[in-house]
Amino acid sequence: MRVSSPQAVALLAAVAIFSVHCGGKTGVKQTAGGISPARSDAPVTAEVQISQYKFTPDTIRVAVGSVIRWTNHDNVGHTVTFTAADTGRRRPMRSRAEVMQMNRPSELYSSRLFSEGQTFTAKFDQPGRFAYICDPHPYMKAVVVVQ
Ligand SMILES: [Cu+2]
Repeated sequence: MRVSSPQAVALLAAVAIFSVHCGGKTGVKQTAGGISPARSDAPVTAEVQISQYKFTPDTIRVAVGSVIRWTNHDNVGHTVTFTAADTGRRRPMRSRAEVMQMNRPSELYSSRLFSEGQTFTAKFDQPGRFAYICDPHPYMKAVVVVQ
């Protein structure tokens, strides 16, 4: 395509700038959905136990700004994986193999696979209902309600 008129050049430049701007915007994801990884020394305000393939409590209600810690008591690995329905964001389901290879939490929506005695901690900065599952055992379902 040959672009010769000044108007066409200006239009193409505007489209290019708009595209870059939008790309940058979607790249920002520290607190999207209101869930962020918590520092290891953050004060924990609520706890969920994972035992016998269940999250207990399966519904936990916390105030905005709370830090929740999950502890795995099973001798198999589990994850805390937030589902798209409640975070408002589509996230392709990871295969078990991919979860096994993860060695750090994804930034927002899933812990790594963590084993007996290990924990996962996350901070909730926006009100909402955040459903989650365990990725390798998706019948393990629970929800965080942030008020
Ligand atoms: Cu599990």
